[in-house]
Amino acid sequence: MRAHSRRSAHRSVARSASVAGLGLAMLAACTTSSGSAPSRPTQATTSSSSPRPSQSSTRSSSSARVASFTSALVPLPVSAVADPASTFTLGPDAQIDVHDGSAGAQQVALDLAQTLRPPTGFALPVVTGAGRPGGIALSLDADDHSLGDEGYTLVVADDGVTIKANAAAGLFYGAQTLRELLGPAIEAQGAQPGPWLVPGGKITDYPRYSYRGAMLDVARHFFPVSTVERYIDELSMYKINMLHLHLSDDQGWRIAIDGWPKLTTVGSSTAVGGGTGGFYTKADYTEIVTYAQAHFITVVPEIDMPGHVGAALSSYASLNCDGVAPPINVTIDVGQSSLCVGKADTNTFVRAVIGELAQLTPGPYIHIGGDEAQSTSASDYGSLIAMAAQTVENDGKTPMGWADIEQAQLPPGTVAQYWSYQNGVGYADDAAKRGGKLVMSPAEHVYLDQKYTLDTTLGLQWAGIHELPDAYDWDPSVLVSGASAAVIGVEGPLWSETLSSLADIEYMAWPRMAEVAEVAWTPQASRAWASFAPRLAAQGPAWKVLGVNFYASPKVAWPAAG
Ligand code: NGO
Repeated sequence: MRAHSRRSAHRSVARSASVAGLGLAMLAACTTSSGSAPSRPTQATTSSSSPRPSQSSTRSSSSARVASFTSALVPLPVSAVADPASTFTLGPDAQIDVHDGSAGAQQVALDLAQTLRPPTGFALPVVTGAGRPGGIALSLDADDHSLGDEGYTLVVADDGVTIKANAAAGLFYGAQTLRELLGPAIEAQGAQPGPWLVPGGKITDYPRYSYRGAMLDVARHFFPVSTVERYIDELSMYKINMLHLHLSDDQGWRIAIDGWPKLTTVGSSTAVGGGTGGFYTKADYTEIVTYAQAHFITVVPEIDMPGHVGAALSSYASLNCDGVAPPINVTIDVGQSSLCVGKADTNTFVRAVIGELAQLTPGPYIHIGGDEAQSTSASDYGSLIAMAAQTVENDGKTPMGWADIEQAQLPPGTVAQYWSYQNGVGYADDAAKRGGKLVMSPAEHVYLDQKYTLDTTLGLQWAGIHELPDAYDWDPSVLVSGASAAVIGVEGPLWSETLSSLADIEYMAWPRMAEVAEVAWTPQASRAWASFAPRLAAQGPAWKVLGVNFYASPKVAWPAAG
C-alpha cells in the first residue's frame, strides 16, 4: 500500500540522522534559522503495575523498559489495569489475525506489520482468522458503544495481544498504543536484537474530544509533500486526527486553482524573507489527503481572507480596489492586506477557490481564516466572511474560521477556532450562543511557534515563552466559561514565519505536540504533569530512533543515552 512505502521512505530518511545500533544515543537538537517577533502585543483512572520479574537473563535487560504498564503511554488511556503475572513475547512465528477481514481492519493490520517487521525481522503475515495463540488479533466486534468510533480495548496476555474496536480508527489507535508498549526499538528500520516483550494487562480507551488537531503553516514557508507526510507519521503516533493546512497568506499562495494560474506562477514564487516558494498541485494535495486518511487524519484546508491575502493580491490586480497588484510582501508584518470586498471579481475568486477546495477535500471542514483583517472595514469584513461561510455551506462543507469570524453572520454549525487574542473570549462566547462549535487553540498554551526560552533561536514570542508544561497545564473546557459544551476539541498551530525545514518543524512541535495530544485525548481528571513528565520522557528514545529533532527540555528527565 502506498502509505506504507511512503512511511518507509520517510523513516529511512529520518534514520540517516540517527545513530548506529539501537539508535538510542543522544542526538544534538540543532536549529538552523532565526526569527524576530511581530509587533502583536502580548496579552486516569489508570492503575500502576509493579515491576515484572524478569523471566530469563536475556530478558532482564528489557525488564526496566516494561517495568510499568503505562510508563511509556502518551496519551494516557482512560483505563489501564496491569496484569503483572502476564507478559506477551512477540516471537518469530507470530501472525497478525484480522478477525473479520474487513478492509479497514486489514489496512490497520498491514500498517502495524509494516512497523513491526523491520526491527523484529519476523515475517508477521497478516491473515484472516480468529486469532492464533502467540499473535496479535485485531477485531471490529468490540460491540461496546461506550468506545465510540475511535475507542478500543487492548488485552495483553501471555498467549497473545487482542485489540478490539467498533471501527477501524479505534484499531489504529490500539495499534499505536501497542507500539508504545513494545518500546522504542520497535521504531527502528533495521533488525534489533529483541526480545519483544509486552507487559500484561487490559486497556480500555477512547478520546475526550473528537477534534484533535495540528496546524501547519505552509504559506510563510512552503514545505514539500514529503515533509507534511513525515509530520503526519509523527502526529498519528499520538492519536491526532486532524491536520489543518494554512495554505495562503501574505507571503505565499500554496495550492493550484484552475482558472487562476497566477496564484501559483506569481503568488507561490517566494516566502518570508524572499526565500524559496512552492505550491501543491492538485495531485500533491490529493496525495497528502490520501496519506493522512491512511493514518486516520482528516485534512482541513485554510484559505485566509479577507486579510492575510497579499500573495493573491499580488497575483491578480483585479482583486485590489485600486486595480494595481502590489509586490509580494515578504516581511512578517500583519494586517496590511485586504480583498476588495463587494467587487464582482472578488466574489468570483472566493467562490472558485472554495469550490475547488471543497471538491478536493473529503473531510467536513473548509477553513476561511478571518483573523487580523485590520485593513478591512467592519461592514466589509462582515459581508465577505458571511459570503465565504455561506459558500462553504452551499458546497456541502462546514465552515470553520479563526474566532474573529463571529463578527459576521454565520451558518449555525460554523466552527470557531479560539486563539485567545484581543476579544477571543467574547467571540468564543458568541460562537457557543449561536449554537456553533469551538476548537481551542489558546496562543498562551498551544502556539507551537512560540519560543521555549528566550534563548531558543527559532520562533516568535508575542504570546509568551512556552517552556513545558505550558501546552499541558490547561483545561479546554474552562477557558471560556459557559462554553464547555460547544468545545469539540483542541489544535496546536505551528506558524512558520521562522521555520523553513523539517528539522525546524520537529524542533518546535516536539515535545509540545505530545502535550497537546494528551490534553485532547485523556480525561481531565486523569491528567497531571507529575504523571505525564515521565511518560513524555519515555518518548525521547523513540524520537531518537526515528530521528525526530525534538527539543530536549530540561523540565523532563530524559533517559540517559544507552
Ligand atoms: C497569529 C496570526 C498569524 C501568525 C501567528 C504567529 C493568528 C490566528 N493569526 O495567529 O498570522 O502567524 O499569530 O504566532
